[in-house]
Amino acid sequence: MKILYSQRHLSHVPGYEIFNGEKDPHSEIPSRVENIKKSLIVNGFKISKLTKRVPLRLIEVVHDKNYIDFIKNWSVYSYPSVFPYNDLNKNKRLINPLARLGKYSFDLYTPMYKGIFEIALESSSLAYELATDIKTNQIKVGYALCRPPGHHAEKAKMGGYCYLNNTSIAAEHLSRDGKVAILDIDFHHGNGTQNIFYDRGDVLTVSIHADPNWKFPFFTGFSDEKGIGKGEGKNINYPLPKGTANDLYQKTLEKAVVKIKDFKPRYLIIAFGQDTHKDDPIGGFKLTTNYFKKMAKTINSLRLPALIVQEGGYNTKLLGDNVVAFLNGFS
Ligand code: Q9C
Ligand code: ZN
Repeated sequence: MKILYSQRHLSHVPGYEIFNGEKDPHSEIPSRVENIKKSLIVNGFKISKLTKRVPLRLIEVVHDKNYIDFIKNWSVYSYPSVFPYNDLNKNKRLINPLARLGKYSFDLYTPMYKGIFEIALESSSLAYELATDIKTNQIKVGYALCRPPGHHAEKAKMGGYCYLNNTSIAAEHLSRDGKVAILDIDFHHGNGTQNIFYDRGDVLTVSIHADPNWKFPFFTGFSDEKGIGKGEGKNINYPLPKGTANDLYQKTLEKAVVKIKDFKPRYLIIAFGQDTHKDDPIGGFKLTTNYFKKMAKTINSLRLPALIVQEGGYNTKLLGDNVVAFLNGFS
């Protein structure tokens, strides 16, 4: 197993998130990835350094060109204040910074500032390099310690602490060689990944997550969102209720694994969040650390070349244990 890390994320320190008009402490902090890295080393995993950079042209296939320019050129530390309220100016190049910020965001949890593009790009590069190693048969399993996370970032919108969709960028890269299945096991619905591949028949997106009637991202993740056009039937959502514990999660995961097997993909990408753990501060499921190992074994019964991409997970003391349990179940 090859594991990739970069220290570039350390300078990404969102000051706060805005909830109900108030400043709340931000959950997406550097110690998340640092804790995971420490645990991996203590448990005998080798960590490799990044050597490749994701090509801009690949990012431009996954994300909207104007959205990329917006992130690249932004200069002051900002949160959105207004959001588009009609479609009349959908295709206009809005010039007011407040309009642009609102157009390209969907929440007030994801600050924009000068330099975030390069940091997000480095996070994507971790997933990209491992996807390349899998394509070229150098490795069978890779784990990208991405930060900032990516699965909430849509073609043209940031949100949920995400800017560039690392998982989707790796999937796009792998999809040129054959069908790709994405299994999203973060606590939250992978709305960005769903949005990016919604009309694609060659990329299956499966997400197991908190019922959107209960938790973020609230507007997507319902089971009737099944894809369109060639993508019809190729998007599968499994919303689960508050308090979901190992048993119900396992039953759902087994169903998801059957769907992936039926799709006959060449590659598997796992959008891996640890916010499903019982002690996660923003989650609400009841999964145990031991169960993370069983989860991995169940997924690995597919015996596919697999890229594991770090997404959410906010109990900084337990993230390392949960990742180690998962990776042990995988190898
Ligand atoms: N104050 C990921 O797990 N809601 N993003 C936060 C708590 C936003 C989660 C509310 C959750 C975003 C990658
Ligand atoms: Zn999450």
